[in-house]
Amino acid sequence: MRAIAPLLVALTLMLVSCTKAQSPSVTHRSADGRPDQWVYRISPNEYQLAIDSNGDGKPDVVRTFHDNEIIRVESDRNFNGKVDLVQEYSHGVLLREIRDDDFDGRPEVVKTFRPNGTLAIIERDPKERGTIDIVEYYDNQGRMTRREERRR
Ligand SMILES: [Ca+2]
Ligand SMILES: [Ca+2]
Repeated sequence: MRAIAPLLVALTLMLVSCTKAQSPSVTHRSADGRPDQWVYRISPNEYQLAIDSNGDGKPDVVRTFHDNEIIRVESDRNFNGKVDLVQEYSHGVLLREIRDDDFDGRPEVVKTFRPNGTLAIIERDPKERGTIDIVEYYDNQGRMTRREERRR
């Protein structure tokens, strides 16, 4: 629970709403000339790349880079303006996914991966209360080895 709290807060943020530091620069345009990619400079060594992948003029994927290494990808997979997937990277490898797979704006699954890419832990919040109720542990072959239910 202590680990997920700030992530849940991050998930409820609107895309790019946290990047008011500077106005973006358009870095790509679609064939008809409309901007579909923007860069927001956050600090001297950190920036965000916002991408409009469905052509509605609004970004739906935001990639955050630190020292030119990707650290975070926020996606709005159903284009409703809410982040429904956050992926965190460490040294270029996917470390954690926070998923809102029913697109109601509240995450219910957090997946943590090993450095070799295999799934290690799934934390579940099936009632979407912002706290983890179930923790599942997986071995290298993808088999669940332990399941813990947490009572409040
Ligand atoms: Ca879009
Ligand atoms: Ca949800």
